[in-house]
Amino acid sequence: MPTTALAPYGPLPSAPQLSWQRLGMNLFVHFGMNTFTGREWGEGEDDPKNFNPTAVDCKQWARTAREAGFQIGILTAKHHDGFCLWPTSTTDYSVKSSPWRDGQGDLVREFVDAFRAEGLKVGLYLSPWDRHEPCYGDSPRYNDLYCTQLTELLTQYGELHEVWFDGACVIGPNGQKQEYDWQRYFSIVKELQPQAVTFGDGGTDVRWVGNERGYAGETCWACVDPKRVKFPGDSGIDTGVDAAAKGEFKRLLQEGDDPAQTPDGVWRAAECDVSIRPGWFYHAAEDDQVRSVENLVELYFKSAGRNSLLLLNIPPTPTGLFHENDIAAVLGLRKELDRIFAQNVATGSTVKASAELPEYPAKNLLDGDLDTFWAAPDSAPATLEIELAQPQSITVADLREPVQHGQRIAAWRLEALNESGQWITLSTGTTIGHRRLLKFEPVTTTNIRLHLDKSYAPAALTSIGLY
Ligand code: FUL
Repeated sequence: MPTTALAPYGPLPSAPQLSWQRLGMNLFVHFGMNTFTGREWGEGEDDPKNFNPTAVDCKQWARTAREAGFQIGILTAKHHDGFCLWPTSTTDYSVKSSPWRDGQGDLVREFVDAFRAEGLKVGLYLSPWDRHEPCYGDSPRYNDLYCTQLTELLTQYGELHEVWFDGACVIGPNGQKQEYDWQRYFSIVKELQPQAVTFGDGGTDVRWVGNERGYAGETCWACVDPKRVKFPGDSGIDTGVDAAAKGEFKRLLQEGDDPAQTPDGVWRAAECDVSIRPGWFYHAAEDDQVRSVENLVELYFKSAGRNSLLLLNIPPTPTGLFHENDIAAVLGLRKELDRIFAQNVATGSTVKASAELPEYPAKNLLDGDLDTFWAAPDSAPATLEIELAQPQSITVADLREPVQHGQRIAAWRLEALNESGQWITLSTGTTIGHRRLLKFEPVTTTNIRLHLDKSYAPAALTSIGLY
């Protein structure tokens, strides 16, 4: 293990943020009143009697999640319609007023138990926007009710690793716009579940990536200026009708802020939420519109492979099961990722750096340990060269920065020596971050170079994978 610590650069992730980012692939589960009414945004007036899954089996969801390689499952404990999947004390609009398990059921309980039994982590989504609750819009009263709901979820269901909010905010029945008390919500999470990260559109621990199509920017900094994201949960709604300002805000969420120009930046990596189907909730009419394995692999490369995380939604059917088409798609994704990443051809080869600190030698790049890394002595451009024992055909590269010391690399180029003895460019880009995945035309080669042309502090890299 290295003896000297690499000097940190810019904002740093907290311990929960770092372990969250190492998860890689998260599962979202949208299930609730909408599942039975065929809607996406219920209005909060649907009879609780509608909620009646005949054979709900969270074990099937959890087993699928584990087999597909998800690390955490996040359930919609309450969506915008206000129907609660646990027997909350705050309202009758919940499972206890439904025929399901004679009103004795608790879906949040079944969910967390099933996921933990498969060795997975759990998170919960509690929508601030509530279209059922009569006091929504009476800001202090609703905030109290919301905080009670949050406290129930954070105290009755064991350890959570992500608490998911969204910024949707409207005028309540009293004609007043609800003012969410974000600071209060987030401090309740910090107090009751300190290991959990909070997701909110503008973000606190984790930021929304600015689209629901599942991709981060090719440039993707984990840094954002908290002054630009004006309040936690900010989705840029208050930028008004100004299209340029809205576009700039989306860009900010997708790409983050360059830490060299953001002295007061904070660490908020992006999460890419996207559904496996057109809707977030199950609709039988979409059974043949489940994303293909190829499309899911592409999403994975554009999210987990761009210093972000993939949060993929699978909506259970009204029976209470994942549909076979969705299961086939995510198991197909797993199979394909396992195939692509089966063998790092760089393992066992030699790697040389143009310069290195003795505590952080280049050989650390190939040891498979995320906590050891190579580091340059200064911020000058640096080059890493890998020489393979024999020619190999490669089409994917996997680069990782030790982001526990900050995100610092701002421009890079990947080259290979082809069979005609020429150096060809495989890929070029700006940021790397926790993980950068690159796909390029297959090339047969023995020598690969990574030029780190611009780094805001001595460059450091944890690993280079070639596949
Ligand atoms: C959005 C919601 O409006 C959608 O229904 C869905 O829950 C998505 C994940 O977040 O803000």
